[in-house]
Amino acid sequence: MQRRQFFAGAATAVAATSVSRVALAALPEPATQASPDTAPPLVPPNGRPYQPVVTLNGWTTPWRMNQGVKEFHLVAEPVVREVAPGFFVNLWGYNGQSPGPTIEVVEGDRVRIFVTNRLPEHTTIHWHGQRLPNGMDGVGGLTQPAIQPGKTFVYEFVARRPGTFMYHPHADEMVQMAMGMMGLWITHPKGQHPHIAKVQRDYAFLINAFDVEPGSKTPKVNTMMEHNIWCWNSRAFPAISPLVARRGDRVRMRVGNLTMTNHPIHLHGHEFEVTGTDGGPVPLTARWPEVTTDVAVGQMRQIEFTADELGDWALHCHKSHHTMGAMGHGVPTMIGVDHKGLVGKIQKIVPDYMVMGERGMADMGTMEMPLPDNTFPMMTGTGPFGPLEMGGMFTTLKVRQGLGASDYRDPGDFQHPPGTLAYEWQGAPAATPRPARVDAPGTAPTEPSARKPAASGHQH
Ligand SMILES: [Cu+2]
Repeated sequence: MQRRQFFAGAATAVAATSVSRVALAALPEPATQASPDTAPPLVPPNGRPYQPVVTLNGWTTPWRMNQGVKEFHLVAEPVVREVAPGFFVNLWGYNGQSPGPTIEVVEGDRVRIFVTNRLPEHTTIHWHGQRLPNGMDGVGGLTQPAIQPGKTFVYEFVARRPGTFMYHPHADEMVQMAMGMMGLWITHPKGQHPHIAKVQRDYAFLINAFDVEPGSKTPKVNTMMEHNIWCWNSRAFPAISPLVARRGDRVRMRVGNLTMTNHPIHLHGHEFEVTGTDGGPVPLTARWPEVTTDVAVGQMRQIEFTADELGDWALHCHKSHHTMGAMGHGVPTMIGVDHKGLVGKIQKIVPDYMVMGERGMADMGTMEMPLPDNTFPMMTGTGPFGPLEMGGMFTTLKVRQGLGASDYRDPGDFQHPPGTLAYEWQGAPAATPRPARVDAPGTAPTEPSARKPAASGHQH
């Protein structure tokens, strides 16, 4: 071996083994975020250029360039998240918030992530969907020792393929994900990619769910299915930001699911295509139009559409219980049951007793019941025409003419052009409606038609 080659090789070896130790001596300052508002897109100040995403009620963490390596610092720690206005929940997250910050890099970037544990128990981070050396995969006990409280670990790999990914603990993960530990990872393509279109708006959020008893602040971590706070990025409607688009914009939406059940995500007014999964971009020939896409447990879906219809369009999970706030499910159906004379009798024993659901549950949308402090109401959102009767995995896509390209502010309520709004019929009334309590045809008249025994245990 020539002397020059020897030194070149030695230098490389030194760099590979000692850079992280040198860098550790000067740990990057962790960026933190206290606000649950949607932060504006972070235009990359250095490195390869890309079109940044907008994280709903979240933010993208800045990085430090260190000899061509993008260095990030995540701090796992307890946080207090304002899940809805006035409703605060004790969660665990990263850098001040749950979810943690979005990490955005470019295909081919070398990435070094310092992870400091300020939790009361050990943790790890798994980089969901990434191609990386096995020892960087973040599975406690299998690929690395757990990160003990107070310790900092370093993960380093090349972001090899573009796409939508996430990160979450792979140590005591049932507890740590029930407490809100998760974040998004976006790897942008370098240059033009045959299956990745240019878009004008690029939104991202994670689906998560918590079980917070009315009046309490800390989620129950052992709940498997009976969650009652249904969130996107640890926010519940009406506290989820709207997605804003200028008419004609191509819009991408990246959705990841870290709950215990699937969520059929449904968009009104537009068709979309699933253009990517956590496995990567979907080839053009494998796409078909949808208005609902199911995001199963542990999956990511990337959808795209042209926002060509003006208006305020609902965007929500199609499991109707997931667009509700804290509620019990063991409630008997009272539709069609005659309560006459009943309330007064019960109120002698339970003075606050209210009969609910005789005509359906819609009355709940306006009803103000006394609730324990720090309880998320069951149905809370209000629109220009009244209560929306929603409170969970719901928000709006607001399409407007002539918005500024970088304008992500809520443009307010949609003004419907004359002749485009559903209206009340003013002609002759319909024939007298049948009373609600008359048995439906084909039902034995002696058999009660409405009230049925509650099934044991509701499965979502
Ligand atoms: Cu859902």
